[in-house]
Amino acid sequence: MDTNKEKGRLVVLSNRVGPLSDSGKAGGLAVGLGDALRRRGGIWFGWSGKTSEQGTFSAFDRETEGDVELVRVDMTEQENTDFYGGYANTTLWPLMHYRLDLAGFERRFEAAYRHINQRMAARLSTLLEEDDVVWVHDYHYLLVGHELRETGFKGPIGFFLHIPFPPPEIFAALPNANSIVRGMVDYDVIGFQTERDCRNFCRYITDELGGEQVDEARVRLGDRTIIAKAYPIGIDAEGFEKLARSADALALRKKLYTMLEGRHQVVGVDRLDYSKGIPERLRAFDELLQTYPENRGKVTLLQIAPLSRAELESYRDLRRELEELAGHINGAFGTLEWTPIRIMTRGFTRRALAGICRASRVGLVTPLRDGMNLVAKEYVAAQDPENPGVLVLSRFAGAARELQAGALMVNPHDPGDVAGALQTAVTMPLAERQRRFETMREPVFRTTAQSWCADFLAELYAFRAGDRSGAA
Ligand code: GDG
Repeated sequence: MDTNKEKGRLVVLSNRVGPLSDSGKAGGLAVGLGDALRRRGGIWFGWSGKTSEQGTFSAFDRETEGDVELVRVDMTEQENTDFYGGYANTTLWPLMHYRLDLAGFERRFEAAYRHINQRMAARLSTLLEEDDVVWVHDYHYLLVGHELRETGFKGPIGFFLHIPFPPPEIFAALPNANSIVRGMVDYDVIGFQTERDCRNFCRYITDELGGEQVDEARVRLGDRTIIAKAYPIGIDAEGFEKLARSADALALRKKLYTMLEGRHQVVGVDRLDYSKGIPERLRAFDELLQTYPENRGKVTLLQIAPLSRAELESYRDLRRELEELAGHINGAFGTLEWTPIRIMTRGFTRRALAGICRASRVGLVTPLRDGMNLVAKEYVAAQDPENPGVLVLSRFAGAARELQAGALMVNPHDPGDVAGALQTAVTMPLAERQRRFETMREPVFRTTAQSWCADFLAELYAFRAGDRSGAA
């Protein structure tokens, strides 16, 4: 990929920084970005995860690995509360996941958001050289491109939104929605997970702001013409498959099989988040046991749900709801030998996750709304091709587009639908499981974290080279 056109350091901004892939802890995104950074040299900049009195004025925490520098700054307690807990996760996260009922709009959140976007851009600008290409990630930093332009930076700036972009009818509920979208148009290339998200964004520009769709990939607002396209993210498929075949993972799988005593395991892996549809999933499992009683004592649901954003009330409420639901279902159906549902809120290593996925007959991925959902792809990558499991997938996950031909597609709001798919999954003959698995394996190994990075960056570097000039 290193053509002349791709000259220039890559500078990445995301909420959290690293780790680079050789640390062994890196997820797909970090593996993809790590590769891209190493190839071009560059900087990965973001929040340190720490709070301090100086906040975004704190000294840089710098770590160097070859030609790549990881640079972090702190936030103050207040910045963290109002920006991260406030605007990012109380205003934008629910809104972008179509959950106006959960979204909180407070002026001080918005002020903190604008302040942090401005501060991060200001700090970042001190690190930039003229030839750099900047790639900003996710909803925390919708306005960093705009703020970077204010500092005088003229190089290409790309942005990738990891979560959905809702229809304009929903996005318009955001106070100052127009000004946010006008700010986003200072990016040169904006990437979305799916065509639908991209269309929603472009419709906001045309229907709400009077802009114009120039062609399939370009949209114009005022004197700015930018590229807006779908770049579905992938995983480090080979890496995850290797983990699932590792000796540790196989040992774990053996242990699980012994514990399961011939029962089927259904697995769910999600940050504990209301967008992931975990209570709905438990209700569907309840329905499976009610409607198809032959599964009692024969099927177990293992839900891994590491705690996330636990400082926010909506997340604490969710945890309570889940624990009550699981307690209720286990109380109603459990026996001395069999616990229908096990929920674990601690995190596992990636190696253990890979082993657990491989040992599970069904991967149950039922978000109510999800940008992509990497777990769906990881479940596929972890399967044993000789005896693969079945993926039950929500039609509202971004991953639905690529995996629908092989997965059992469900509406997560309909417990009867999900229970029916679970029943089909646990009774599915080997030949059909293999056929479905092969259908899903292809896109999972073709569109990876690495190819996603390369495709987005090819567009961004081409933009600078003038191949896709945004000039109107
Ligand atoms: C956002 C968007 C989009 C989970 N539990 C453990 C663990 N995980 C890993 C999974 C997977 C990742 O976390 C979760 O990724 P998802 O894609 O499922 O969801 P979000 O965290 O909401 O991510 C999403 C993604 O960004 C990328 O663009 O797909 O739509 O919401 O890799 O395996 N990892 C470890 N222990 C755990 O217990 N080690």
